[in-house]
Amino acid sequence: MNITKAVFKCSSERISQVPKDDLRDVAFIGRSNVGKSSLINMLTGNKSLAKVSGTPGKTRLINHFLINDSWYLVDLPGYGYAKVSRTTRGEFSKLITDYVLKCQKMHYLFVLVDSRLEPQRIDLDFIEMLGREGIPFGIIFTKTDKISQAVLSRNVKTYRATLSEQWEELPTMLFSSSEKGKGREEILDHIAKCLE
Ligand SMILES: Nc1nc2c(ncn2[C@@H]2O[C@H](COP(=O)(O)OP(=O)(O)O)[C@@H](O)[C@H]2O)c(=O)[nH]1
Ligand SMILES: [Mg+2]
Repeated sequence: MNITKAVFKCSSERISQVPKDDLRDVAFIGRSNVGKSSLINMLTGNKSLAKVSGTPGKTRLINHFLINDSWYLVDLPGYGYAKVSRTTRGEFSKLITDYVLKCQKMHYLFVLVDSRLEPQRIDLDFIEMLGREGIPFGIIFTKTDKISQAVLSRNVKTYRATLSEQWEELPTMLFSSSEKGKGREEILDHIAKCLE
């Protein structure tokens, strides 16, 4: 799939405010600063579409971007930024859970994790909730330009082993570098399949 048109549609602070059409959402979530907004800009080829911030915890809203006049890319608020939300184990903001668990538009979710880090408790808790609730999702390992291929392979292996403790079948795993434009085609092809 190619993205030929990407326009900002709206910011919502409650799910009652998301667009009321029947176009489907493909959403991005993950810890603050993991690279959600950068990835959306990389995928759409528009560096200033979603606000990229050096300060974690800035996006507190759900942002909808209309793609090719036919579906939405959605930038969700980050979770787990200590100074903003004191998220305790298994607890996520109402805005996030309302959207992910209840919003009819939500069609597919990408959970972004930092490829440099070992599995983080908050991501594992979130993934566990998705599994329990039967939400379709995939994982994207971000910022792969910051580590070598060898370290990346080792970290992914650790991740697979950790998830395997709970899951029989592992979710789709993709890789990105917004800096280098890596992973664009694979991610867009996966989205196309999900929207088929
Ligand atoms: N080197 C590198 N830096 C990245 C990448 N993606 C995001 N960043 C940086 O990480 C910071 C947070 O990115 P942002 O997209 O705002 O994260 P968000 O909070 O998840 O939306 C910014 O300083 C970005 O420039 C990447 O793929 N490679
Ligand atoms: Mg952001």
